[in-house]
Amino acid sequence: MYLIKTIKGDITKVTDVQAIVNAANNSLLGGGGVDGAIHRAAGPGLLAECRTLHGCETGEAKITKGYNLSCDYVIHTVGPIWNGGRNREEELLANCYFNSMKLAMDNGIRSIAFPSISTGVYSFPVELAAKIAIHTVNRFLQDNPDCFDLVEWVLFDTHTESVYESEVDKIY
Ligand code: AR6
Repeated sequence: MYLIKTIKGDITKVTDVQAIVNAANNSLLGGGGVDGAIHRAAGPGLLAECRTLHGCETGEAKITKGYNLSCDYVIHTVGPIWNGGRNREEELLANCYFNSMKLAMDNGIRSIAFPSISTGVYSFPVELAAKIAIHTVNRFLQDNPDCFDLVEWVLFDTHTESVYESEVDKIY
C-alpha cells in the first residue's frame, strides 16, 4: 500500500523521498520560485545536466540526478501558464502529474514529493490545481498499486497546504 500526504515546508529540505519534482520552465535552465530554490540547493551539477536535456515541452517531464540534494533524483516538469482556462491548462497540468509519476515508476522510484505546480508565477488557481493534482496522482496509484510507497506534496504556505490537505482528505 501507499501513503499520500501533504506537509507545509521547503521541498529542498525533504529527506524521506527518492525524488522531488521541480516546477520548471520550458528551458529547464532554472528560474525563480521553487525552480530557483532547487537549483541553489542542488548546486551547479544540476544546471550542467539540465543543459544536456534541450528543454521540455509543457506537460512533459524529464529526469536528472539530485546532486547536493538529499534525494537521488529531480523530475523536472513544466506546468501551464494560466490564461483563464482557454489554452487546455487543466489537461496540461494533469499531464505534468501523470508524466512525472510515469517517469518515476519507469526509474524504480517508490517515493516522490511534488510542489504545487503552476500556482505561483504561472497563476493557476490553487483550488483547481489541487483537485487536478490529487485526482491524477490518486488514479495513477490505483492503476499501479504496487509501484509506490509514498507520494507527498510539500507546500510553501499555509493556505496552499490547507487546500491540498482538504483534497487528500476527500480520497480517504
Ligand atoms: N518548496 C516548496 N514550494 C515552493 C518553494 C520551495 N522551496 N518555493 C516556492 N514554492 P512557482 P510555477 C511554491 O512560481 O507557478 C519559475 O521561475 C510557491 O509558493 O515556483 O509552476 C520557473 O522557472 C508556489 O506555491 O512555480 C518557471 O518560470 C509553488 O511553489 C515558473 O517559475 C509554485 O510556484 C513556474 O511557475
